[in-house]
Amino acid sequence: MTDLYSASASRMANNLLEASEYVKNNDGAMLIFLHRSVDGDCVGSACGMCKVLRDLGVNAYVAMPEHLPKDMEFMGVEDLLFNIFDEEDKDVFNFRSNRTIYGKPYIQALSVDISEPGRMGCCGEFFSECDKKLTIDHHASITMRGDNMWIEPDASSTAELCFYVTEKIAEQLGKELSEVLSSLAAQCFMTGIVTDTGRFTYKNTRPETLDTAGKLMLHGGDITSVSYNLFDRKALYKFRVSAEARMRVKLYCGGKLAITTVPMSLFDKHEALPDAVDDVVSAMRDIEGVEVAIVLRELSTGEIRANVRSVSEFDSAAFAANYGGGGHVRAAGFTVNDPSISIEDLAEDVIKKAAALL
Ligand SMILES: [Mn+2]
Repeated sequence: MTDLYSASASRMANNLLEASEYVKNNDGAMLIFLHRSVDGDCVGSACGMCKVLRDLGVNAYVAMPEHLPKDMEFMGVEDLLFNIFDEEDKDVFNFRSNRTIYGKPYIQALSVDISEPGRMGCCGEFFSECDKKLTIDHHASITMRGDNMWIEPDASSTAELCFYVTEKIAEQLGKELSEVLSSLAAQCFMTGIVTDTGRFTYKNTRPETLDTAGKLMLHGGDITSVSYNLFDRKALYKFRVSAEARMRVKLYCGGKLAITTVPMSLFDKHEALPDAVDDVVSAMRDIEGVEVAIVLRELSTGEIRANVRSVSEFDSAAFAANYGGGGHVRAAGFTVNDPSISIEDLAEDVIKKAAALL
């Protein structure tokens, strides 16, 4: 851990220990918030911190804005979740009407991998309204920073930061790390790190990241199971639709532009969910010579969803903005909601516009 992180991690550990005392002394509950379209890092960070805090006697829950994705069921975190999206549930109903969680008042909030309530889906309003909030995140934020927030845009993952906080919690309590970090928490943090580093291959992987993964491994984190469950294991429909989408790839501009279209009929044929082609666009970017990869897929709503990935020069976000979308320079997307435009028409237009830039 760098010195810079050491001071910030210590401060956040101290904040969390104070928050824990406050929750315990008032016989209340703490909710941990994450972003919508949940991923391995936000779920891993939230559940890992939740388990660490529960083991310290804090009544803590992860506030879920949506169902836990099937891919993540292997984590074994069901007991930690409070499904705020499930308005039919009587405990959620009680929470919404009187802000109690199983009879305990909700008095403390922690957000991980997100600082903006606007990106927390149905949970955002409950984060905003809490007087006592803490945040641990690695996304650059427009929110004002303060002692209650630790945001480190260069960190590989929020889970890596959560691990540092956990180390400091152990230190401040004068305990061994193993007394504070259970194997479940270690596996959760490992899930976050493996997800956000693309199994330790992205540029955000630093020596400290690998060092952290080593420590997590010693405490029960299992890289092989995380890697298999989140990267390799695939539903048959994904395997098949993804293969068909790859077969349909066409190259333009001397091989610099790769595009494929996935009509609804292909999803129907394999009884596939829309996530069936999630892995196709980055695979297309890896084709030798390709600068820009674009996947167009029809959704059951009649909309067409586009994913854009680029290798170097091409600005994916600026390109997506032509169609009202956005994102990052190397990864962006847009959605077209116009019944008069077919997926073939859109492909033709996209090819023309992209070709002009290549
Ligand atoms: Mn993250």
